[in-house]
Amino acid sequence: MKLYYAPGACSLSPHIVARELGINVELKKVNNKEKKVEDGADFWQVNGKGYVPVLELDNGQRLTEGPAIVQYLADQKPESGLAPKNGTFERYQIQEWLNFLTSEVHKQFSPLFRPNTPEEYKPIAKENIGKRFDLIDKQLAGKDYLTGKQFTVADAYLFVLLGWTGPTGIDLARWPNLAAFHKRVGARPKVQEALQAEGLVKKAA
Ligand SMILES: N[C@@H](CCC(=O)N[C@@H](CS)C(=O)NCC(=O)O)C(=O)O
Repeated sequence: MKLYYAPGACSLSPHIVARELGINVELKKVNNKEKKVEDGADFWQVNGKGYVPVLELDNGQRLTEGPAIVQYLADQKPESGLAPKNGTFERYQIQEWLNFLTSEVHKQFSPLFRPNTPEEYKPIAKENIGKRFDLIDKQLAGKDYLTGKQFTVADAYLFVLLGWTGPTGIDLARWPNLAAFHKRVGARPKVQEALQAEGLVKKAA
């Protein structure tokens, strides 16, 4: 399988999930500004939506939308526990988290990265993110991960979103459980591998 990604973007979530599952994906780096794949291909031809992530199966079928991709990957190895079994209430709870993260958190960050966003809007977006963080911080009290002791696809996504706080000037220290979660997930060996592969951290010497 191939994963089209941009370093540090939301595509890092399926990248982490693939590594946690031990699924080998060929990484295809996309220049998101120029909409070019590293091999020179026109990214618009890969995904008409013009954004990462895209998972390309060995039969050429393509899947877009991070929350769908991570579930597809996890279902290749159900024994991993990265997503609870389809049809169970626990699975719907993971979908509840994925949907919340994508629509209420991820998409509040997006304007903070766009050069044409009016400066006056940025504090409003940050305040909205802060309200969502208040809730997630409470959820994480006394837990290692969003749903307890088991690392899931929702945790991979949350980790990536928290990584955007630094570049957008949001201080995670306000949310101690979130800050601890960010450290905890960041220390997972497969997460480190993914960060290194995307050139976001250097390999330890
Ligand atoms: N709804 C999509 C959103 C994906 C998305 O926002 N991708 C961003 C990176 S985090 C992107 O590639 N943006 C490029 C652009 O919009 O031009 C998903 O959840 O996968």
